[in-house]
Amino acid sequence: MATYAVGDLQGCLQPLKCLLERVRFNPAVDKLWLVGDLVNRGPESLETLRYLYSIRQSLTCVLGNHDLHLLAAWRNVERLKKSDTLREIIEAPDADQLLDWLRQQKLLHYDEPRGIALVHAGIPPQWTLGKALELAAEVEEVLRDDSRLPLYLDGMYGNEPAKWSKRLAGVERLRVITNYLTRMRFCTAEGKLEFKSKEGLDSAPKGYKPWFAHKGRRSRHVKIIFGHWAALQGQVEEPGVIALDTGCVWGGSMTLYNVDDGQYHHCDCADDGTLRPAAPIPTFNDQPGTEPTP
Ligand SMILES: [Mn+2]
Repeated sequence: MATYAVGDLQGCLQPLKCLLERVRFNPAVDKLWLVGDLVNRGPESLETLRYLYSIRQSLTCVLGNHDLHLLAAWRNVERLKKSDTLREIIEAPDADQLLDWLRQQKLLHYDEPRGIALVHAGIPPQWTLGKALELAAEVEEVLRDDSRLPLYLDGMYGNEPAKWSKRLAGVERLRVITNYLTRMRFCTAEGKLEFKSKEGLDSAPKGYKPWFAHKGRRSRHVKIIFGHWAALQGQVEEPGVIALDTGCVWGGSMTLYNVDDGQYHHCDCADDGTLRPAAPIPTFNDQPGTEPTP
């Protein structure tokens, strides 16, 4: 029995299957952890969700910003943007079954025996793990509550307030919690967020650092597995912080991390989010002297 964590899928099912075959994943005995952003931008969002649903007994996943956006579009289709590839899910005959399952998932998961937290974006420096779990639960409760869900989904968009305060209430409070756990990259030591910079560590705005790089970070004694930040390419110097988004949907790779032995596996992704074979497969037209067919 093994436990694996995989980075952002974004609807790229074939690279996920490549990784699972690579480690001979057996859903009857093995466990799969996912850092969220299961869907959107990639080629097979609906099939990805259906596959995950079919192995849901062996899955632990946390929600990313794209997953929350999908839930918002499910409840209010006008939310869909041109670049979204989510309509196929919303219009599928099994949409309700898949999305009712999706909204049962957490924003932050803590595996106590291993001392490992799983989260899409991260835990802000000013929160202990306990505080983060408590606040994540506030959002998780609303996601499962039909009467409160619409207000939350409509109010979750936006970058303000940029900083947590315990005095926040209502939808603003839920928005800040959501932004920390699912959208954060750079922030100040006090947890003030900055959303414009999406590049690597060099792109930190003045006075800001990656959330995990603050010396006094109160969750530093916990191992944290996260995704969301493709520009890091899995390279984080901070001990105990594991970055798994290696930008599959942008032509990078998809990464699997064996939680128990610390080994990494990668499958290469093409620009369209499909699988890129390790070596090109020769075709008839590649033979010298033949003209490529138009
Ligand atoms: Mn994300």
